[in-house]
Amino acid sequence: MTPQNENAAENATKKSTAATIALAALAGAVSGIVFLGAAELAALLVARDASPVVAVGSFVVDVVPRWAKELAIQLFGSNDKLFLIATVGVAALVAAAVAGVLELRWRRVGVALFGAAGIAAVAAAVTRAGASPLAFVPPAVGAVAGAVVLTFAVSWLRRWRVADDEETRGVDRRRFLALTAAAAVGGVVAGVGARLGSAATSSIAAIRSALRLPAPASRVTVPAGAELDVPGISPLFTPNRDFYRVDTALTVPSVDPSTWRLTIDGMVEKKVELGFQDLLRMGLDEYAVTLTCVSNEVGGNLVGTARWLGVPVRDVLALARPRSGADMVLSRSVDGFTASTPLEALTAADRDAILAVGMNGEPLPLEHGFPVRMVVPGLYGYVSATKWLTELKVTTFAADQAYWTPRGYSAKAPIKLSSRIDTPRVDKALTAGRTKIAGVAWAQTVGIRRVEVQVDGGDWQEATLSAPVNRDTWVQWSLDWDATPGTHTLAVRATDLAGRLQEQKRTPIAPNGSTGWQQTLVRVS
Ligand SMILES: Nc1nc2c(c(=O)[nH]1)N[C@H]1C(S)=C(S)[C@@H](COP(=O)(O)O)O[C@H]1N2
Ligand SMILES: [Mo]
Repeated sequence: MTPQNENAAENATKKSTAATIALAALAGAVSGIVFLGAAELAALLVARDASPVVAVGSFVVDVVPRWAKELAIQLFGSNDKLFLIATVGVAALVAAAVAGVLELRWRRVGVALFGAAGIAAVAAAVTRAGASPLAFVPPAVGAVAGAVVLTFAVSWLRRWRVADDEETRGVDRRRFLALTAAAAVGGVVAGVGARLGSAATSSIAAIRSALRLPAPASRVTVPAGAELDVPGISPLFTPNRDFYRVDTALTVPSVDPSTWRLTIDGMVEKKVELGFQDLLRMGLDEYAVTLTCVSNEVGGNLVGTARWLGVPVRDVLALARPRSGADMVLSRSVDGFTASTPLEALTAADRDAILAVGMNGEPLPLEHGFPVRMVVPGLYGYVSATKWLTELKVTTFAADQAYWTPRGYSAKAPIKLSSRIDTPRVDKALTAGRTKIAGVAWAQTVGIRRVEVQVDGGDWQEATLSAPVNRDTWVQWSLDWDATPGTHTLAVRATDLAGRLQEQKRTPIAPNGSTGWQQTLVRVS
């Protein structure tokens, strides 16, 4: 090469440094797509529960501080899981792009980063509750595939950008571009295809639709006047599709009723194992219960009522005969979630704690715990309503802790008496004239005596109540109101059948549920 040529090549390299780095980042990101796509494909084939994004996301769910979780729920509501998955995916691609740039600068360093990411993803996948023995395969396959693409892409990129002779440069440029394009397309197709394939062939949804539950021995009797005819009020029974969903599961666990097993162990005379048919044979009854989440803010919608079909927990525990000294049952889900419920709340004859298999006339929806979950009237969901149930461990509060206890929530958490205004709403302007202020109020296990409404700080006026179905379900309430033009403040408060007035003081959801009277603004024109 003549000195002149050499100079020209050097200039070209310098000029294109920024572009070269950008191409290395692109190669890294594409290798990251290959990592994730290959892992999804391997997951579809050998271990469906071991997708790295889901495994890492689940790990994040378990370790993030309480405030971050609360913020995510506040900002994204039920889309919080989607947001988390997207965040993990984007973070993975950014990290992969950085690995591409490092690989360009120092050969093997980017590849080593892919290896480290693979090891971390394997660790996250194999340590998940209920992980299959092959859970290490998808992240390992992904890491290898990504590292191979990264190695070739960056070495071709390097030769393309710095080779002396035009011909080598041309060959390596074509190789680099062909590889990155093919890898990007292949990775996306494999990943998206595997996800869609996995959803389409998930047999549990089909098993659930084919399942016919035995008819209940008794049904919920709904008294006349249980449902008020007011537009905008919450229906007495919340349709399954509208029922709030709260859990830590990034993907809905797949539990086949034909292989489902419930173990009752711990402080019992006899360890017992039940299958799904064993449970059904114990006899099903229908129970109306209002479920409430501890994360429900005053006026919030993490509360719903269903007709649950199930078997009393006390009958199931009786098979194993709990020993004296036990005061808690730690219920466990297939996904590792646990809840601590006072033994007394599960065995008391006057409380309908059940193992539920049906919800509003159909088998439990997959996301509400199919095939079996707990429902305990009067206790917040996180201490009682374990979905995808697999174990009841009879134990003590001194010996065992549930999932949320070390994360800032009380070990015991009775639902607090509360009331909510459903209509009118702050975001919907009213026209002046006669209208109704209406909503719901709940005091599970006790029942509601009175609901009062206040307009613009005036006298508290007693609302009309719907006929209660039982003490465990909410009641609807309504009050006629002559709405005059302007802005008005509405407030609501309830009194339970024990004579207790709803707590006025505002407290946050942690550690054991919000309190306060809901106040809302309405505009009337
Ligand atoms: N396996 C499992 N069960 C769970 C949870 C969970 O995170 N995992 N969350 C609990 C909480 S906090 C609530 S409020 C209820 C909500 O039940 P739903 O989603 O059917 O409304 O489920 C409970 N059961
Ligand atoms: Mo909850």
